[in-house]
Parts: sequence; structure tokens; C-alpha cells
Amino acid sequence: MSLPPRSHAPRLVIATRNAHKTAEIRDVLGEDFEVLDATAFPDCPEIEEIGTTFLENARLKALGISRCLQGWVLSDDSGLEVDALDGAPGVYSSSYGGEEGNHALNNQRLMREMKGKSPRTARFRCTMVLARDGREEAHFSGTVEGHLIGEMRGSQGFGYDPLFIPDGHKKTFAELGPEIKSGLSHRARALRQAVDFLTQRG
Ligand code: ITT
Repeated sequence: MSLPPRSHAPRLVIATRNAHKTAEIRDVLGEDFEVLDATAFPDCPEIEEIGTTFLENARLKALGISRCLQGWVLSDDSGLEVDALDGAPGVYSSSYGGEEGNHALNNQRLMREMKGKSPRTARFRCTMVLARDGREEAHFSGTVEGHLIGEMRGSQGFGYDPLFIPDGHKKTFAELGPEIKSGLSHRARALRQAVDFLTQRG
């Protein structure tokens, strides 16, 4: 008797060079997809994030990477919106402290700006664009509400996780760890919509 052909998980390329995002996405998707990111395609261009909204930047990243490879590409543009700072750092979350991707400087600036301020409510927002053959197929958005504390707590996760306590919890994302974060994060919420879309498309 011959064995049935081994099924291969469909490939999904994440248009990011942020290894934390890729790991979180891989965590949520499990074995259902083969997840790669832009670091596996060194010939693809670096994408300049010149948009002024999450959706604009998510489009730039998804389309830029999709034009240089075949198959499904998913981008993630995300950030933290703080009510007492009129939504800052928002789309500029990654360079808030003055140096692109420097999470320590970003957190220091956030703690400085928030000293004595209220309310301390904030949310993470994630916008994802799915693209194929250089064309946008769909976009999705997810948020998680919470509040900021005045000092960093926890060592897991990345970015602003040590300062952010999601609603319904008493610990920061950096203390709660990946299992809880991937159950309720902005990224997981957007990603589940993307998976539903891909499943419907077969
Ligand atoms: P790519 O553009 O390559 O995807 P990036 O890190 O530059 O990577 P963004 O431009 O979307 O990504 O900026 C996201 C920033 O928002 C990130 O650097 C953090 O400061 C913050 N951020 C987003 N999601 C976060 C999360 O789950 N936890 C903590 N901080 C987060």
C-alpha cells in the first residue's frame, strides 16, 4: 500500500526584518504555514517607510517585497498609540527615541513624556497587508487596549512591551510572555483575519 503524498504547508513571507514580529507570527500560525521573512531574500529591496499611516507603510512593505518574489506576502506595520500624547508615538513608534529600532531609547523617551501625565491609557495597533504578484489582495487591522506603567517590567517580547499592561491583566506583555501575548495581541488579532482570508481563498 502506498502512503498518501505528504502535504506541504503553504508558504507565507512576512515583509519584515524584525525577528520578533516573525517569531510572534510563527507562534500564532504553528504548523499551518511555512513562515519566512524578508531576511531570507537578500536581493529584495530595503523598503523606506515614508507613509504617514500604518496602512500606507504596510502597503509599501507588502508591495515592495511582493514585487520581488512569488507567492503570498504579508506585511505588519504597527505601533503604540498613547491617549495623553495625542496618539504618539503611533506610526513613528520605531524611532521615537531618536534612533530607528532602538527599543531602550524608545522606552526611555516614553517614560519621560508620560511622567505625571494622565490618563495612562494606550493601545497597540497593527495593520497588515496581504499581497501577491505585486498587488494588494486585502488588508486587516487589530488592536489591544491597555495602560502604561512608569517603569519597565519584564524581559520577554520587544519594543514597548515592558511598559504596557493589557486590559484584564496585572502584568506587562514583557512579563506575561508569548503564550498570553499571542492570545490577545494587536498582531495576533490582525493575523487571524488574514488567515481566515487565506483559508477562504484556498
Ligand atoms: P519592519 O518595518 O521591518 O516590519 P519595524 O520594527 O521597523 O520592522 P514598524 O515600522 O512597524 O516595524 O515599527 C513597529 C514599532 O512599534 C516597533 O519597533 C515597536 O517599537 C512598536 N511595536 C509594534 N508592535 C509591538 C509589540 O507587539 N510590542 C511592543 N512594541 C511594539
